[in-house]
Amino acid sequence: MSDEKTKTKKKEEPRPKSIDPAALEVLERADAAGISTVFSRVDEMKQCPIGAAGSCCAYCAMGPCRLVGKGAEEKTGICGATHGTIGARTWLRACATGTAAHADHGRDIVNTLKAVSEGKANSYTIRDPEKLMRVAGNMNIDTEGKDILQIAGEVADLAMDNFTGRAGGMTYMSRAPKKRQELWEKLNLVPRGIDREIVESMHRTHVGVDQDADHLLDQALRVSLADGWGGAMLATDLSDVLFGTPKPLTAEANLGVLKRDEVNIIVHGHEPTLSDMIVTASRDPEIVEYAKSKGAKGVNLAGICCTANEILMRHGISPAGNFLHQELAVITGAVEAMVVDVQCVLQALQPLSEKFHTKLITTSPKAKIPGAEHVQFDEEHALDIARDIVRMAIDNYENRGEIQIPEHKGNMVAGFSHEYIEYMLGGRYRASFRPLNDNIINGRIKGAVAIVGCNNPRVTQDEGIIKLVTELIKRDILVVVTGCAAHASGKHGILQPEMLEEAGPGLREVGEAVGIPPVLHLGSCVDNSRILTILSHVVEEGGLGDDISDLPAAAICPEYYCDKALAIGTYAVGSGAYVVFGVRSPIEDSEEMKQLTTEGWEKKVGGQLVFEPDYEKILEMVMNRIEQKRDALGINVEKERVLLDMAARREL
Ligand code: MSK
Repeated sequence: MSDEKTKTKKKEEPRPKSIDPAALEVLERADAAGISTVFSRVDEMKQCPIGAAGSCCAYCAMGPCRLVGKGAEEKTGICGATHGTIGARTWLRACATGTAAHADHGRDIVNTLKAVSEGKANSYTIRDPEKLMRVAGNMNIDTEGKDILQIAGEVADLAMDNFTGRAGGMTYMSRAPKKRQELWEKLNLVPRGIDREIVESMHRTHVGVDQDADHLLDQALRVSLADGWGGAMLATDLSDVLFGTPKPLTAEANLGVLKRDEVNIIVHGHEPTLSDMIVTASRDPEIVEYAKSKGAKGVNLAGICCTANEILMRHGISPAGNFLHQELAVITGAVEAMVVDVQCVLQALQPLSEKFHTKLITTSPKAKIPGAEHVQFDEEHALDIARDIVRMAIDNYENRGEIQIPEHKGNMVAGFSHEYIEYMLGGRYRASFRPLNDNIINGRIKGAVAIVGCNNPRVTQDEGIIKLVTELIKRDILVVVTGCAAHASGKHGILQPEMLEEAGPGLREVGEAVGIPPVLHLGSCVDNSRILTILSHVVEEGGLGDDISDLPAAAICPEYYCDKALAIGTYAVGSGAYVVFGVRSPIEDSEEMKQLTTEGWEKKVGGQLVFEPDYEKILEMVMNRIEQKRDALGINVEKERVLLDMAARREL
């Protein structure tokens, strides 16, 4: 950290906490009642400027070492670790943690598929056998003469080998463009197994092991690739097999989806295994009758974070909001049970729930919260456990006090899988990305941008996400969204075909002809792997270069907050993408790290990860990148605009 920065105490501008009127309404109530929320605690907790800028190493008991003050860039920790080493170690550990989270999610889905194949998890079935056959094909499994359960078992076994490394590498790396695969081979970045890469990352970051920032970052790329093309992709594909491949459906989003006269249950976290069963249980006529016997009109299920996305994409269950909405939902007083699994669950939910009547129920064998009720989930008794949980919520209905549910909610269309996009573009008999490629080549669509990731209370909730999505579509950029960025888009009503009216003329023309909205909801955080699959298909379709790094495309994570986001950003770069993160840079104080993750990665893998808190600048950077890529492809030629007649539209 420079002397300048330590001496000048920056005056913080007051900023709005959210641009979401529902959030602001509940926060007003919370403030009036003196209820602490993540929004109030973030003001009370000043960030440590040393850690925030990546100048602190706390990995051994000789420290923590702080590389600050005069000549900080030249200083080292007690062991001799430089700024670059410290920054790279921290980055690698974050990627390993993020990869572990997505991979463990994937492993649970694999275990469920295996249990189904053995007849041990009878609450589940194979809802998309066609996808199972496609996945088996991807895995080179011979399906001839085998029944569906045998194939499911073999797919599960091979998927599990991806974790252990026994498969001799990662099955899905072969989905990437040929040139990318060759680059990974050449740079020795091919993951050898998901678990192995996580273990090696932890080993390398122990004090006294890997001390070369560039070498540490190679491992960050490798472990993150094991996330995107491994744990996350397996989680997505096998969830589609078990729970159904998403197709477009309509829903609403925001706290306004809670119902005054029904038992409200919120599922929160990331995994679909229990939440899918809760959907079934909540629709069971016997359960609905039970709710009525307790004075409610029925059972209303809603979601928060990515568990919400999983059941939204496959069942049209309306989400109550994104990451920063979890406490706000409780403060409405209308939530009988908050059922949580893993990741992004605030511990503060527990003392908050005690102030209301909400039952906080933890369910994962991996995650408990002191004071919360624990109902342990296991896939062999899934539906029974789900029914018990729903009954607990119903029994709690009579304990409701005063409720205040904001009316705000947005309408949306969600449920776009890569299979559906391909079908939508090309039709059932010639599903293809050709129309998308052609319209990028002819310039009606300038490029594509993924807006992904979280909320972070250090920045105004949803502001960056909404601003960037709306500005990009005006510039003829097709936008895809996942995770909490998708929730933000749903809440603010921008996931609707009507948004074509706000889009640039080219994007609007294509959207109207093909029948797609300009912003596509692709699912949860693990479903960022769908983006990798789409990009690979687009490259394969031809005319836009021969690698992901050639495409006029980018990814933005405007409001990131966690390690998983960094792992996603890093695998996107490793796959050849240009990625911009908002909020702040965790490597601000290391020139070496900044160089390695931008120009360094650009040279090495054709992508980079840049931190930029200013949304206007992000927009400019991303548009510049897209124009550069279009120039490089030679497709940036001004063409005379021709009005389409009916025949031309049909052709399109
Ligand atoms: S839930 S990881 S806050 S997107 Fe996936 Fe949202 Fe980020 Fe959690």
